[in-house]
Parts: sequence; structure tokens; C-alpha cells
Amino acid sequence: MQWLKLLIYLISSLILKTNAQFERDPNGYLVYCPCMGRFGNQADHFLGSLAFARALNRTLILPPWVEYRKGELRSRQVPFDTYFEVEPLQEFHRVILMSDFMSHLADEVWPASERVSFCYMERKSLQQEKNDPNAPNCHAKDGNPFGPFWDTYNIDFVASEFYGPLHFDVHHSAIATKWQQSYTADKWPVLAFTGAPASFPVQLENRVLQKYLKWSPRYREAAREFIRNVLPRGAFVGLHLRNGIDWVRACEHIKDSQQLFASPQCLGYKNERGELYTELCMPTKEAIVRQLKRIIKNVRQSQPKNEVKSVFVASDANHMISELSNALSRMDISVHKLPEDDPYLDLAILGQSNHFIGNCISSYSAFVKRERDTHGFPSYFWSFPKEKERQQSKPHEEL
Ligand SMILES: Nc1nc2c(ncn2[C@@H]2O[C@H](COP(=O)(O)OP(=O)(O)O)[C@@H](O)[C@H]2O)c(=O)[nH]1
Ligand SMILES: *[C@@H]1O[C@H](CO)[C@@H](O)[C@H](O)[C@H]1NC(C)=O
Ligand SMILES: [Mg+2]
Repeated sequence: MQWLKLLIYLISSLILKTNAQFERDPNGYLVYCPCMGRFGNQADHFLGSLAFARALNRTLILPPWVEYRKGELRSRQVPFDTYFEVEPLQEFHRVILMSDFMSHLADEVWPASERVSFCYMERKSLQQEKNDPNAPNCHAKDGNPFGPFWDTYNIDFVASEFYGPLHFDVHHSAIATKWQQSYTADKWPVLAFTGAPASFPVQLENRVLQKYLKWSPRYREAAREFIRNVLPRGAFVGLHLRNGIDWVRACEHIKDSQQLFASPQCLGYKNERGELYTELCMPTKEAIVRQLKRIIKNVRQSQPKNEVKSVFVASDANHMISELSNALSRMDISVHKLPEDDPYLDLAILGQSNHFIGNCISSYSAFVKRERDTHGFPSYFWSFPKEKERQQSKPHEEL
């Protein structure tokens, strides 16, 4: 009967473990809506929010990822652990899935009658009749994705709290202590923010937290299979081509700013590696082909044993498959993309490429760059550093 004892022991310890997992944190919780931008923006915000939760010593409630589908008026909320593992995050700080918090702890810790939304200052509703000058409000559920996000867990707010002038820069001030003094865990068990308690782009100090974001087994496996089964054996270069219509419009902001979106990742947070220029956001097709060929040639010279056999292209719009195939045909290099659009699988594959060329302005590229940095894999950016005028005016560079 030894095995029975063992079985009982295993089962009981498992039950104890699950219960312990959902034990109330006396230091309280922090939750927010990733209400700004798509995945790249949300990932930047996640790293900042993780750092913030740790500085306040509150458990971070892992929000679902907010996604937008064509033709749908309401955002979709995808559980955090669809894409990333929860456990590695625990090495850095206490976290809990939002669904676990809501189903196991909310009744006790955050009853419906005590749900307060936090915003810096009053946020006006788009519906004029909702704005009462005598009762300023966060309107945390106003519009998309704000409403759909909290609705996913049947959360309504009974009051608003304006936290200004407090802010989130826990690395350069004693602001964490001020938060703890203003909002003690016993009076405020859950701080629920209308947006991420973090900056965009991600602060320099928080980039390293990327190492705690590990792809879920499903995506790790799918990336491995694609690389093994579809790509020819040998090294491959991963490309991110961000060139959809929204991007063309975003790039117009280049001319009136010092930095744009993720640009500090190549220009430096204080522009120590240069100023913005258009090609950084929108490289020409010729520049793309030229840079890709140059990198492949360099790899052939420096790593003759690990020759580049293929190129994997991820894009939101134009993958340039035929242009790139033509340009590389004489080098015996094939060009590939996923058969079906999948932004997450694209990211997971780019993370594993032997070489990566991304868009410096894009926060989607930035995710790949940070992941690769945690492994020491090399990354480059389109049209960076800036080509000298002399080189640009060369009619054609033969390889
Ligand atoms: N499948 C796929 N989707 C992409 C790619 N690049 C951009 N997208 C989509 O466009 C969105 C871009 O928004 P975001 O992630 O905030 O990054 P950013 O706008 O480039 O800074 C992504 O989240 C994807 O949904 C790509 O290479 N592959
Ligand atoms: C942080 O919170 C944890 C869990 O509630 C607690 O055990 C720990 O003592 C706290 N640390 C500090 C420095 O207050
Ligand atoms: Mg964006």
C-alpha cells in the first residue's frame, strides 16, 4: 500500500499548493487595462507595470492581451498565458492571472461594492451627458477597449480616485514610498488603473525584465516546428517589414520629433546615437535589399561554417517575397513567410533567427530585439546607422 500513501501525499500536497497559490496578499494588488496600442505597445507597458508593482510590493494581476479584429467593434481579451508562461515571472515578482484573481480572490479582497478606478486626473466621457462638473470621474469603461476589457471579468467601478501628481518613475525618485503612504494596502487592497502604470516606450531600466517573458510551450513549439520543417537546414535571417498604411501615416510624425515610438532602442534614450530620419521608419525597397545582401555577405565571410540558407519575413502588410527572392536567387537563398497571418508566431520565430533586421521605430520590432538581447543574439535595424549621402547617391551597388 506504499503507492496509495504516496498518491494521497501527492494529491494533498497538490491541493495545499493550489490553495496557497490563491492566498490573499496582505500587501495588496495592482491591475490595469492595457488600453493603448497593439501588442508591441502593450508589451512595453507590461514591463513597466511589472517594475512598478514590484517597487510598490503589490502582486501584479496579469491582464489579458487586448486584440483588435477587423470588422469587430469590441476588443478581444486573450488570456496572458496564451502567449507567455506565468512561472518565470514569479522569479522576479509575485503575479497572478486576472482570471485566477477574479474567480478565487476578488469576492474577498475586492468586493463589487469597493471597486475604485484610478486615473491621474478627471477623464472626460465622450458622451457629454455623463460629465458631471460636480462629480469628476475616470470613466474607466468608456469606449473601446476600456469597456470590453473590464466587462470580460464583469468589473464595474463605484468610484474614481485621482492619483496626480504621483507618477510611475520608480527608478529615479522615492515615488514608490509615496504611493505606499497615500494608498495603504489595508485601505486600498487593489489599485485598478485605467491605463498601464508605465511609460511608452519602455524605460531603459526596465528593458532587462524581458528575460522573464518566456513564450508558452505552444508558441515555442510552433516556432521550432516551422524552423525545422519549413526552413532549409542552416542559418536564417529574420526580417521585420513594418509597412502597412497605418505605419506610413505614423512615419509622417518623424519630421516634428526627436524620438518616435521605439526609436530610443537605436538612437539612444538621449539621442546619443543620432537624430530621427525618414528611412529609419520607412526604408526604401532598394535599401532593404542592399542591407540584407550586405549582412548575408558579412556572415559568409565571418562565419563560413554557418552559412545563411534562408530568409524569414514577418510583416503587417507587404512581405516583398518576390523582390527578395529575385535579389537572393543567385546566392541560393530561399525566402519564406508564414502561410497564415500570426503576429505572435512571427515574433517567436524572429526571436530565434540567427540574424535579425528590424524597424527601429516599431515597438513590435523592439520586442524581438529585447528578447534576442537576453540570449546575446545579434540584431540590426533598417537604414541604421544612417547611410552617408555619398553612398546613397551611388547608382547601384554590385554584390
Ligand atoms: N503578423 C504580423 N503582424 C504584424 C507585424 N508587424 C506588425 N504587425 C501587426 O501590427 C501591430 C503593430 O502594432 P504594435 O505591436 O503596437 O507595434 P508598432 O505599431 O509597430 O510599434 C502588431 O501588434 C501586429 O498586430 C508582423 O511582422 N507580422
Ligand atoms: C512584500 O510583500 C510580501 C508579501 O506580502 C511580504 O512577505 C514582504 O515582507 C514584503 N516586503 C516588504 C519589504 O515589505
Ligand atoms: Mg502601434
